[in-house]
Amino acid sequence: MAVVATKQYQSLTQESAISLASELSLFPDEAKLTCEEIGDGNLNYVFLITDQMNGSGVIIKQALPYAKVIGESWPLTLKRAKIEASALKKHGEYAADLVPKVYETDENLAITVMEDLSHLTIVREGLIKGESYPKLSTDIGNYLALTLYHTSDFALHPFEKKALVIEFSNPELCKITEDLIFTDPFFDHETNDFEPALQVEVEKIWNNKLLKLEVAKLKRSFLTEAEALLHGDLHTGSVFASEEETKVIDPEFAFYGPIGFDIGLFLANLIVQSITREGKQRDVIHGHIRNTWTTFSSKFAGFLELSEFDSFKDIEGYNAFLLEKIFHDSLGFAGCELIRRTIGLAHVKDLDSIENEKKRILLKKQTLKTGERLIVSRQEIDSIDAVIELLGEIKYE
Ligand code: SR1
Ligand code: MG
Repeated sequence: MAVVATKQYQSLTQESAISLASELSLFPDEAKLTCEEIGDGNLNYVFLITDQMNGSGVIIKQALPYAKVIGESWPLTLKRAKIEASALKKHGEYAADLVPKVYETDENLAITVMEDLSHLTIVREGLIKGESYPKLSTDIGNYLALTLYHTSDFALHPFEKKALVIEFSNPELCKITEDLIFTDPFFDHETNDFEPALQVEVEKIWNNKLLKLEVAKLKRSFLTEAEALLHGDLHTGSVFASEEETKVIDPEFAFYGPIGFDIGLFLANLIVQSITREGKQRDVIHGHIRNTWTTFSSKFAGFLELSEFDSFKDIEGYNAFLLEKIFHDSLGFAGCELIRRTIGLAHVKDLDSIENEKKRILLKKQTLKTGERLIVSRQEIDSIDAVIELLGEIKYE
């Protein structure tokens, strides 16, 4: 629904965000509103409006007409705000407790007004500090199974599914992923950003024909396989959590793509954490890696058996084939994410915030090697335990 029908796009300030909240009657008349810009992502403004009378709040998220991380030289469609709000609502139909509630949207202003999640922590930040989220992998495994199954051909009438493919056509944001995850890091491209000490490793990647062949296959899968409505950017910065709750935010990259992409991105960002940790602290993350996959795969397999639209669901071996494909795809996509987060345009704090240069470079080399192994060997890795074993094997001293 349009919030204010006549409003033309203008970027919000803390003051105008408060005025908008009042105009929308989001709070009672006597509310004493304050506003803080809390966005730490690459693309948008995120305003937290709080009523100081009782502490209640809402989030107003606004897309900017360019990528915040780069500036006005990188224009970016405002349509992504509508995609994000629609994806939150669609995924919320199946995983209501695991996504924020959307209160209002406005296409002209490119805003989404949603539930205040400021009592939760961004998982990437929390994991870096060593916080623990006991429910994280069960919740994300469930979120993945629920959203990916229920938006797929297994659960939807073919007409309904294809209408959603059209609704969630998201070419501009997909192009960012095609470039930043699947292309630029594998070539000497100007968007890449890596430390000089990694030059030798990076050139090895650029010259590795076998690796590039496998990345080309994964990119092709991303471009062509409209399996389910993906979140599209499911890294640990897209998840808010506490010990009791998990909420997946920010699906502005949502589109119909290969199921393994969301799983792979999430696993990769856990793998980065594993690489930065030692001993028992690593085991916690390995538990989450194992549990994300086992929760997703057991739940998804259960759904497949009940599929209303898959005539072949009872054919022996077919559901196992599907799960194996998703697993191997996930590992390949995870590998691409590991490499791009180390040498591409968009890095992760988990690695970049390591102050000791020698350690940081060693761990970045380990991340690159892990990414490469996952991509090249993904068809031979036959279980999530084998992934965890691999993480133990690749160690630079
Ligand atoms: C210019 S956008 C860079 C990255 O930020 C987003 O969160 C996506 O991960 C994208 O690749
Ligand atoms: Mg984001």
